[in-house]
Amino acid sequence: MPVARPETSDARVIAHVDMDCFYVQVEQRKQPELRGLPTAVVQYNEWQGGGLIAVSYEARRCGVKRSMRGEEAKAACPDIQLVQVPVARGKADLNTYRTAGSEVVSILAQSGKCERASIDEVYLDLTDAAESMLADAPPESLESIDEEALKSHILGINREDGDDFKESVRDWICRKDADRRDKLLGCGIIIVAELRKQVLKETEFSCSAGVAHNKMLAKLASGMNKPAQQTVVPYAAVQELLTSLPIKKMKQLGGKLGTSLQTDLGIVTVGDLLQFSETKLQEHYGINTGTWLWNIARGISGEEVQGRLLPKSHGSGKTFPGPRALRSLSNVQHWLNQLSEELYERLSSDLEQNKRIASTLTLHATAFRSKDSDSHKKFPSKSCPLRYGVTKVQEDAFNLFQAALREYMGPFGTKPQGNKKETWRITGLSVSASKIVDIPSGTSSIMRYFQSQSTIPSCSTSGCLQEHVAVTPSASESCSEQKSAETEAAMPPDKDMSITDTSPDLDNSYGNMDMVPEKFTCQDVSCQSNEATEFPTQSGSNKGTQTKTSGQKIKEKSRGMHSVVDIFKNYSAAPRSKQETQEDSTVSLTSNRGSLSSSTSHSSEMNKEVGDRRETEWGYKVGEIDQSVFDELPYEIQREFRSFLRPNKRPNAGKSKGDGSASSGIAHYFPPLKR
Ligand code: TTP
Repeated sequence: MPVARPETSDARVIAHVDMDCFYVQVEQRKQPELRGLPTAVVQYNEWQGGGLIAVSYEARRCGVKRSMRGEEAKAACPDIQLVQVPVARGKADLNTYRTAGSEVVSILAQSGKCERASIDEVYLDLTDAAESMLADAPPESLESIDEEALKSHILGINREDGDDFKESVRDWICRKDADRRDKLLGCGIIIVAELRKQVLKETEFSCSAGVAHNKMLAKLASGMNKPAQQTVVPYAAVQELLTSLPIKKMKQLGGKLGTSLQTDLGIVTVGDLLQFSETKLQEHYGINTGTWLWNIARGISGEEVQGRLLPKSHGSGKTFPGPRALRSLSNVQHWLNQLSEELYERLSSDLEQNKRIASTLTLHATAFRSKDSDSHKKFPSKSCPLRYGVTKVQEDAFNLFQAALREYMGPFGTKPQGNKKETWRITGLSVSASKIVDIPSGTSSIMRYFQSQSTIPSCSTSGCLQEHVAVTPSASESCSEQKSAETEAAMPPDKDMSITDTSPDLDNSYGNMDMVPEKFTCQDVSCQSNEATEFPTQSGSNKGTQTKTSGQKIKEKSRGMHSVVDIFKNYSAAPRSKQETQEDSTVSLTSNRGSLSSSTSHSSEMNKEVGDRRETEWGYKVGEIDQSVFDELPYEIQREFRSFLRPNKRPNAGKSKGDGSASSGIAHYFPPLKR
């Protein structure tokens, strides 16, 4: 039966589903004897028992925290079971978790528009499903309402002393005099409870959920009652929720903008924002950010659930803490080769399974220098067009690293100063692939698609191009002697950005290590300061993708090192929708002041604002990097990015989360098993 769309966005039904202690659950599914026992997953790193990355709720009750190392956790909870993350290529291998996350997504995606927000989080737009239910089988007409739905925490619900919890939930869901928004939420409660049970049944994973009228509120709610519970934010409860919510707990306010609100305007809670007029906020933070702040103070957010089940980017990273810090180019190259290999494996399976191609390769690293006169200097991130072929990714990643290192060390590099030579140490490395596009539909094979491009010289050796983008590293390597042919075949013969480093004498100054090449193709990612500024992107453009840094000249040069996406750039069926592009955030770390928007409603205006400020800057689009990627990046980098990407996982508005003391519904589905 066709259903009329609600007129106001308040009538949307959005859910945020978040898996409980996800990696632990994945490990417990592998080893069921661990279920119900205090358990933690530790990083691949034996120092002090390894760093904890996921902690079960039983362990949390004993005081174990994610910030601890294995030994500390043992001290706090002697019975704790420590499981090491799977390892491949000398580093954590998160494939199992990624695949487990996909299992969940494929179940949830059947219910409505589904957006995979991270390795273990999903947004769902259940508006259509809720409306259908309201029209066809409204809650009050149901013979019974599922127990799981009746365990929902509905914010603002009025209960008399002695009221039965589930009865009051039933009453709320079935109220005949409820307004349409609440009625739709009531349906959402039932749908989400059903979905969570289905996820549990099919994957054995429990999850928690938030149900509200927009993404922002749903996300806030999902962390409020964990594990294995759901929390609902009716329209009437929004203001109360926000009034006491610490400002930094709000999505996208965990970073610089949140700090500025605290220090510059004395704002402590989101509710404090209400004292400021929209104009005042605009005066401080610009028109769009001001409006955005004004809106979020009132629980208004126009952010749509994106229909996106696949990650926006892939990444592979590793940290080298303390004595393990890398200090030679050959060591760095060794690790970049491993990381690139892993990255390429994922790019290959994305290509094979989803027919998607990434176009930008980015290198991030964290470092420090001996005799660091400028201790705050960040190791710059660099990116370049992504070339398919594992050796190419390895080569380009290493080139990017060397470019970044040269910039990091400054014009005098590691030249001896006085008697001592300045040296560097790398404490974290990561490579990521972003700007992922679909191979246009109707293209049965990528090879055929490439061949159909008239601007592309065909490969002289039949099958070479296929191998060039082939799914196995070996296949691409087998083509390596065809390098120039394949490069040209994959790239249109137009221009390319090339940075020439003119730093004097740098090559000779890298200790006794490899020479740093003078020239390579790369683009600078403006990531050199801590000024984490959040912007939506230039709509669909790479406006200003050229940055000059001192001592560097950018020149146009035909070097045949284009990315695959160049081939697609004129293709009208480019898969990234305008809306999606608009909603991305671009980080420009060279800006003076934080500015942010997640709402589509004013993104184009904001784009302009940002564009004006950043005419010649080159930022990379944070929105193109899937948040799950950050789980894999070195912690230093995670910290930097999480502050604005994934600000807070536990926005609990003063309520305690995660102590497991609350009734935990399906969390108790699995009783502890005897070991
Ligand atoms: P989270 O959803 O942040 O946490 P969680 O699922 O472990 O626990 P909660 O029930 O409180 O949501 O992270 C999902 C997984 O991502 C987590 O199980 C392990 C991994 N992860 C890291 O590897 N490093 C990190 O710093 C964080 C925050 C998570």
